[in-house]
Amino acid sequence: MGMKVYGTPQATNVARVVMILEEVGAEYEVMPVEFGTELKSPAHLARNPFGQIPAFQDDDFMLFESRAISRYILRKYKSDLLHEDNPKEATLVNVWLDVEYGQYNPPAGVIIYNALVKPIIGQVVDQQAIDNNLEKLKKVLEVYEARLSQCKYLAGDFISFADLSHFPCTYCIMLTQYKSVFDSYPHVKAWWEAIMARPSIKRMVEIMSA
Ligand code: GS8
Repeated sequence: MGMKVYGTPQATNVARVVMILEEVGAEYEVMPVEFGTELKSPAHLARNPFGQIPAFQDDDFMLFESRAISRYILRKYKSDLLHEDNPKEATLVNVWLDVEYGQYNPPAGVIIYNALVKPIIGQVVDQQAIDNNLEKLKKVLEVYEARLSQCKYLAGDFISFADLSHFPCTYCIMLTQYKSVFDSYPHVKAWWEAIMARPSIKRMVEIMSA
């Protein structure tokens, strides 16, 4: 039995896992889970006790949390995207993954939910929330701009999972009118272009737009 990812690849946290499966060239199956009742059903809660996507299965090994799942896949396939043979580099990868999770993802998530998801599901867009979170995101991007003027990628002069983990949310913001927020940060834009040039990321763009 191969690896299974539960959820739709259009959802950012599911996209992170699918991106890493594409990155390592693994065989995998996407198992759609409907938002609403199926997400909170006993069968899905057994896979992810928070009733969220993604969930993941590799034979009898079940996981949730997209970044932990991704790290498992990278370790299983002995990818060098975690730099685990070098304690300092591996720790810098973790620093910037924590930054992505704790600083970048929260404002990006609010912008994406309001600007991209709510119009699709017919909910009222909260413009104040978008504006407040654009300001928060700019503060984060100022730190990224300073960092990326010192090294090509976040953890150093090597691409890592910390960079790629930014793909799902950044790609979704780039689909909105707020993509211009990146225009003031030339090093961040160059970094984003380097991420977008990666073959696995090109495949992800196709998967997410299918
Ligand atoms: C977050 C999962 C999550 O929020 C992870 O896997 O990284 N920290 C977790 N999943 C969303 C969809 S993707 O944005 C989700 O399942 N939302 C539905 C809900 O919370 O009911």
